This record gives sequence, C-alpha cells and structure tokens, in this order.
Amino acid sequence: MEFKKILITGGAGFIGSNFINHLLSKRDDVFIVNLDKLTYAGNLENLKPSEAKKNYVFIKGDITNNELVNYVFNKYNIKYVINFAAESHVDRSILGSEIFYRTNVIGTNVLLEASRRFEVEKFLQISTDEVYGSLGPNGLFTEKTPLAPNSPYSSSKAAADLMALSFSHTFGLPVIVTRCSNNFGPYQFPEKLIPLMIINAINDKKLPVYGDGLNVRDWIYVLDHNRAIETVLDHGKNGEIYNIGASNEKRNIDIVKLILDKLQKPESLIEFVKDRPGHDRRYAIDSTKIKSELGWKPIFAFEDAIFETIDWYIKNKSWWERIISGDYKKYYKTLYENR
Ligand code: NAD
Ligand code: TDX
Repeated sequence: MEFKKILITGGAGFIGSNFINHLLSKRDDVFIVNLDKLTYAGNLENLKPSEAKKNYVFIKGDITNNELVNYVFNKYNIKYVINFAAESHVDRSILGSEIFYRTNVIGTNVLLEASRRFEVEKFLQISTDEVYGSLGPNGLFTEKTPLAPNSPYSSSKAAADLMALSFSHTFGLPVIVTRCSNNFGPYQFPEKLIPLMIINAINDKKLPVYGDGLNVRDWIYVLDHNRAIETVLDHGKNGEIYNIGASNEKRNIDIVKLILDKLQKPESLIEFVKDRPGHDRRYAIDSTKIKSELGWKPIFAFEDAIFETIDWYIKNKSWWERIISGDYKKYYKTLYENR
C-alpha cells in the first residue's frame, strides 16, 4: 500500500501530539515523521499511544536547522507537511520575543523552502485566530478579516501565514492555512488559562485573572480542531484559508468560576491581577467556510468536554506535577510575582 508520508512538526506539543494519536488510532494509510525540538512545551509522554507503531518515527530537532530539515525530507521522501511547531504562548512572547520570530518565522521559511525543493503535495500551516487581532462586542472573524496581530506571538504567526500563502502564489506550492480559536483538552501545558486554573485550584493556590476578567475567548476541544485539520488535509483546496471554531464564546471569569465550581473550591481563590500588556479583548470565529465547503463540524459539547478535561487533570497529577516541579517554577515566578 502507498503510505501518505507526513512530516509533522511540533508533534510533541499539546495539539500536535493529539493529532498524531488521533490519526494513528484510525488510519493505516499514513506514515508519520514527528520532528520536534522538545522545548519546555514538548513532551514525549503525550505520545505513548503512538510510540510503538510501525508507521511512526520521532526525530528530535529544530525546524530552523536547514540541513536537518533537508535530511528528513530526503530520507523519508516527505510528501505532506503539517507545521504545528511554534512558540505558542502570548505571555512568553511578551517576556522575550526573539525565539518567537526565530521558530515561527524563520523555521516556517526553512520548511517552505524544503517543501518547494522536494515538491510536496500539501503544506498545512497551523495558525490561529489571533492573527486577526481583537474584536469589539459584536462580529466574528471570517477568512476575509484583515490581519491585525497585536502581540509578538500573533505577529510571528501572521508573518508565517503570509509567507506560506506567498509560496502558494509565487511558486505554486500547495499550501493551505488553518486558523483556529482557543483549544483546550488533556495534555495542555499549564501556562495556558484552562490547565493553569485547574491545577492552581486543585492545589488551593490563587487563580490569577488578568484585568477585569471580561476578555472573551472562543473555545474548541482539541480533538475537534484536529478532526478539522484531518478534513483539510484530505479535502482542503490549495491556496485557501480555513477558519476553525466551535462557537463557544466565554468570558475568562466565567471559565474560572466553572472550574472552581466543578472542583468544589471557593471563589475566594480568584485574584484579579495586572492586565496582560496589549491584551486582546475578544476573539470569535466564523467557521461557515469549512462547514459548508468541506463538511466538517465540531462534535464535542463544550460543557462535557471541559468537565472531562478537568477530570483528566485530576487523574493525571503525575503528568503535570513533573512539569510544575521543574523549570516551569522559574517562569511562573517571573510572570506572576509583583504583578
Ligand atoms: P505547544 O506549545 O503545546 O507545542 C509546540 C511544540 O512545538 C512543542 O512540542 C515544541 O517542542 C515544538 N517546537 C517549538 N519550537 C520548535 C522548533 N524550533 N523546532 C521544532 N519543534 C519546535 O503548542 P500547541 O498549543 O500545541 O500549538 C500548536 C500549534 O497550533 C502552534 O502553531 C500554535 O500557534 C497553533 N495554535 C494553537 C492554539 C491553542 O489554543 N493552543 C490555537 C490555534 C492555533
Ligand atoms: O493566568 C492567566 N490569567 C488570565 O486571565 C492566563 C495564563 C491567561 N489569562 C487570560 C488571557 C486570555 O484572555 O485568559 C485568556 C486565555 O489566555 P491563554 O490561555 O494564554 O490564551 P490566548 O492568549 O488567548 O492564546 C491562545 O489561543 C490562541 C493560545 O495560547 C495560542 O497559542 C493560540 O494561538
């Protein structure tokens, strides 16, 4: 049988590992090469269900390493690329932006050049709704909304999107860009809102809510995002952009209260802290295009999925305790002390 030979970058992170586990659990027509630098956010424990599979291989390496990337394309005869690899956390991009531009911009360029050289059949750039900037109280981001990124993170992602689309336009590289809203689910690194609040609540620590807590994010369960990526991989049209979202707009404070309620912890744990600089007020995504053109739709209800996610963190203490006992402690102190 002919395998689809797919290079997945950043496959040891939260979304990439879920994508690999998902794809390998149901398909045997794919061969996956996972190239990941294993930064603080990369964790091979996330890939336990896939590691012994014959159609899976892991390579520790950096997407900015031109020589290595070319070696990987050549050795595995890569025909499909899904670029998840990124520095992904807005707060870290505010503390130091350089690595964001290095990985997210230069790294994407290295992958695009190699994809051109090796004539890949598909290049999926995994992007974010944050490239559209911030919404007022009304309206939704569509694929036609002008880009207006506000943080070093989102500007690096917007740059990568434009680079990928320019390779489609100029060289005919079969590029597709997906832009998804905020993901949640198991194995999410506890720097992001939902896992951070769950873990702090379990540990009876303060829950640091930025500003007035009324910023709105549009939440999607990670597996729904990855089902959409699979749909785009199989049926997406080259040169197109697809927004992905599940229409679950929530105010941060309401998410935090829901977590406390589910864990039966008091609201007195909530602490309003200094706002994030440049904090985007509201994200909300219109995913009509992927629904009507490719037939994807989300299948996980928000309330069920968040309760299951909370349960997962309760049951998988050892996964996150290893994380918060190490280097992450230093980061937490830098970000939240004197806030
Ligand atoms: P993550 O931070 O959990 O994982 C990123 C992975 O990339 C890690 O395994 C890390 O080791 C790897 N990586 C980082 N730099 C690398 C480099 N130079 N070379 C190779 N590997 C490198 O991020 P995530 O939440 O899984 O996000 C994955 C992708 O999805 C990112 O591109 C992000 O911008 C995008 N995205 C995320 C969300 C979200 O809510 N988390 C929403 C929309 C889009
Ligand atoms: O301690 C916190 N307190 C708080 O109030 C943290 C970590 C966050 N927040 C707020 C900031 C945001 O309004 O919660 C909201 C969500 O924050 P994050 O989880 O950091 O996500 P966000 O900044 O919205 O970006 C995320 O969604 C889009 C991902 O990190 C990106 O990778 C993705 O592209």
